[in-house]
Amino acid sequence: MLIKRSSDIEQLSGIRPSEITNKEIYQSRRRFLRGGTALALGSGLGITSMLATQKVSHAASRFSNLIKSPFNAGETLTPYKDVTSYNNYYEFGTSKSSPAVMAKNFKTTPWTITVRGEVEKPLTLGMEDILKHYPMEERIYRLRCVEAWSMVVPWVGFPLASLIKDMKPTSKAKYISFRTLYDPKRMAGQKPTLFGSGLDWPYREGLRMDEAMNPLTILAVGLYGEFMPNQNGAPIRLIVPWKYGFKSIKSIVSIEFTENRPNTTWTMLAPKEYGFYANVNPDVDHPRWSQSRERRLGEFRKRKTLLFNGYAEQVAGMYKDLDMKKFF
Ligand SMILES: Nc1nc2c(c(=O)[nH]1)N[C@H]1C(S)=C(S)[C@@H](COP(=O)(O)O)O[C@H]1N2
Ligand SMILES: [Mo]
Repeated sequence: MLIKRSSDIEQLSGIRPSEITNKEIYQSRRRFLRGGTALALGSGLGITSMLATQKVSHAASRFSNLIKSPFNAGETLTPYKDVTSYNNYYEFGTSKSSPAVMAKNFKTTPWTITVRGEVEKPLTLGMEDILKHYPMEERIYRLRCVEAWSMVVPWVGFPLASLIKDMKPTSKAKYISFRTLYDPKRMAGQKPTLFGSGLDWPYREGLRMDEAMNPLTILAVGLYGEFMPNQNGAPIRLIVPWKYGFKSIKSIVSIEFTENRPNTTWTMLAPKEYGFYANVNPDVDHPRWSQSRERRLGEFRKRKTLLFNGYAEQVAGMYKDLDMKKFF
């Protein structure tokens, strides 16, 4: 599965393929749109690191040849059962147990991601291509929800920085923003009245470019060695481990590079409670509860919340000039 009808190109670029005068660009894009091979993608986009090392077995729904990454929290993993049955995914209901049930039959093939905004060439990526082209790593990260619970998850994914480099953002690109699928027929929680979450759909998130390029930031396509379960954001989601969980947007269909800071779902809903940065910070409380401690799923005693969720060494430098109390 790759891409797509010419209407997609029209939608993305605002121009019809036939209107593109530069023949070379047109043809290389056509190759990419048609071909779906590593070569076509590489030649169309100037991607060099295209060795398809990842074998994907759909039958088994498991990844093989996963690169063991040095990014390892070195902590007891939260059991698979908890990771996949205690979820926040408001498109499938507002209770923790609801997404596992409500997203059970959510179909994630075919799946594409449109890339637009401040990039050299807007395009549409097929999920199959992403899986083939980017070597997948296992990353064991802590995930700290703004609601003061946390877990440790072995994600499968690849650095967002790799994809950004391949998309060639222009010098105007200062931020990157993401959108979840909007399809109320398939995501019952998006219907205005059913669950009444009050969120403005589609779910939107964004990062500053340096945050997006940080080696810790990944696009995740699985967990525990398996393809991403629907309730955890299949087929592809963001993971930003030093920020509150709501930044880690699920089921991404759109990536946009922008000059200005994008609107984000929780900040739009309650700007005094959920900031754009949302860096995990035990010293900045939520207006309605403390952020100094957290409940690790499966544990009884609360544990201390760490600045930047314990990733200060890798990320603190990005915020040395930022007033973290003001820009929470
Ligand atoms: N599209 C979308 N993404 C989302 C959410 C959501 O409701 N919709 N919830 C966020 C929140 S608050 C958290 S804590 C994490 C939870 O991820 P998990 O269910 O895989 O643990 O997903 C984040 N991503
Ligand atoms: Mo969360």
